[in-house]
Amino acid sequence: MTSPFSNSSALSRYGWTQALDDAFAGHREAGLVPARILRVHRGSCDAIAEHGPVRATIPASRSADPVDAPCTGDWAALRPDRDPELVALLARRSSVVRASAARSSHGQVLAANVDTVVVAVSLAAPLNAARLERFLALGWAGGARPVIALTKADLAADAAAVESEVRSLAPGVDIVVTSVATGQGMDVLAALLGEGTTVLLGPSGVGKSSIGNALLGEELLATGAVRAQDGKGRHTTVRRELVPLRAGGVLIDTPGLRAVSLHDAADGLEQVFAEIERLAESCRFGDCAHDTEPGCAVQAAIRAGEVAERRLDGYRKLQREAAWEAARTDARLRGDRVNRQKAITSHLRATYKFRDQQL
Ligand SMILES: Nc1nc2c(ncn2[C@@H]2O[C@H](COP(=O)(O)OP(=O)(O)O)[C@@H](O)[C@H]2O)c(=O)[nH]1
Ligand SMILES: [Mg+2]
Ligand SMILES: [Zn+2]
Repeated sequence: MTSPFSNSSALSRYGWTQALDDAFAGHREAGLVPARILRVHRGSCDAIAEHGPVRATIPASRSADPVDAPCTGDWAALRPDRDPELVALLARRSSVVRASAARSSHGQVLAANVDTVVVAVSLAAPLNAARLERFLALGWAGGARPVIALTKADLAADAAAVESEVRSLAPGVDIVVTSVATGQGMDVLAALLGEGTTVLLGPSGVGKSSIGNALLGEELLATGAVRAQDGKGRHTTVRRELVPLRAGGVLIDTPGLRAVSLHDAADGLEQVFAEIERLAESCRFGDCAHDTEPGCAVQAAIRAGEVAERRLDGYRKLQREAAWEAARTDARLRGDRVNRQKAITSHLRATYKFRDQQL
């Protein structure tokens, strides 16, 4: 029996396989069609179905637990009406989940059905070891294989020194030194990624979208300039994007995560000010401060009376707090590393002392 979704189908470019087709059989009998989710909005999602892109409604009953909520990379079963509706999700092969607030059991799924997590680390800034470790943990925990891309080699003072330091932090993980300015390492990275689904992870401004575009061979992902004052990129990617690579495989770009912290205040921000976050996706500029910028969807909604101005004030205030919290968490984790090292050292000392006594 030949399947209507065999390798010749448009969906195979997005990662559809015979195994998925088999898993979908029951849904097909129920008159549903498969689609891969590209991007999630509140109450709906953009997906790619066999016949092309669709916008599907997500029933309100689905979004109770954020881990079960549809996300970029999920395979969905849609009811193919004039207004398609998401009816079910296929079981995830793997996922990249960011922990929410420490006391909450909820996590936020950043991407589903991921084979490789590329953790991007800029060679143009001092290495943040604690942050790298947490990004790697995020990759491993979700069932994906992490790969480290050291970016902006053209701006590095001593790429080899950083590379060996990173190697000591991440034994057994492939490390590629790259530069989109010179093209260094891009062929090696492309070869490492292969046919599966790859997600680009790392803080804002390290060059994730630039790497994505270099792999794609065209400028499909939005990139952003770095602020002169502190070298940090600012909201340079507004939306998560899922795009097929020409050489095979699928690429998911993510907005920069300042830090993957246990107290991730940014998660709270997204939930508490969902309507502002959603509006901000429609601002003309990816780094819109929702102040006096032209084409600001947030200010337009305030003028139209759809959003109260104090909501924007509260959002800004929490954003500042989230930034502070992230900085503090980084400092605390650095402290933890020092304490852990002290504990290991004293344990070793005790062990050797004991041995010396035995000799
Ligand atoms: N010199 C240099 N600049 C880069 C390189 N990769 C990215 N950039 C710049 O760094 C900034 C942030 O890049 P972007 O890809 O948007 O970072 P993202 O926020 O991680 O997606 C942009 O201005 C890029 O042009 C690189 O290899 N060399
Ligand atoms: Mg980006
Ligand atoms: Zn705006």
